[in-house]
Amino acid sequence: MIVVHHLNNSRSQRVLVLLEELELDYQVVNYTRSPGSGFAPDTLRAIHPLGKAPVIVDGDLVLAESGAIIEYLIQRYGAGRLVPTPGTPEWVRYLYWLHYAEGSAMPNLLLKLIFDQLETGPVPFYVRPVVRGLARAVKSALVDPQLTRHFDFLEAALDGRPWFAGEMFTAADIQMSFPIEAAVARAGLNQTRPRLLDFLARIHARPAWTRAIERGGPYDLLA
Ligand SMILES: N[C@@H](CCC(=O)N[C@@H](CS)C(=O)NCC(=O)O)C(=O)O
Repeated sequence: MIVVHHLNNSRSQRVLVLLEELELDYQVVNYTRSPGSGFAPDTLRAIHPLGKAPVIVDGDLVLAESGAIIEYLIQRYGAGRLVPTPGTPEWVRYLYWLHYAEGSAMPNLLLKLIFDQLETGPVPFYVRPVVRGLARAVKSALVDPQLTRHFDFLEAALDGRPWFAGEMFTAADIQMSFPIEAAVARAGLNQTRPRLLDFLARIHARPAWTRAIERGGPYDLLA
């Protein structure tokens, strides 16, 4: 039995969605973020030293890192589902987006989160003007232009194709759902990128998405 160590409102939602899409049996162990910091509870470190979600346990295997988990589940249990035929252009796009989500999109979104918090969060009064000025400068010179470039790139990637790999819904779409949701929630992605919002609406409408929420508990990244 596959066990998913799942943190509320987190990347591990995607693993539940994938397991539901593949109609596999699994168990969920729920963890709740600390109300103040948003960090995972220390008990997750007993499962994996980094203490980040998702982690799966499958027999003797303990595996973290959402992209690795998705590749593992697809190769071990997918029976060819949710992945294009290897060697095709669709498969190359599938690989690209599967890795882009955590490799390129999320670091920029994390920078946005950190510098937004520096700009508006609690800072000792004697360093406040310097810290806030620095945060604003880094955002306008580096973070915001990068995000705009990525959003344009993503919007263009869905020009003429419904899903990131092409006509077929794949596990790369599941992996891409989280950075696009995070971009809407925290980085100002909006109706100016209608294909990305439509992508989210279509993936949220899939029965597997609903079942994943039923199994994992409330998921309200966009709230
Ligand atoms: N690249 C990793 C990132 C894992 C990660 O940062 N997970 C977040 C959830 S969105 C987490 O566990 N945060 C809680 C914490 O840092 O304590 C992956 O894709 O699995």
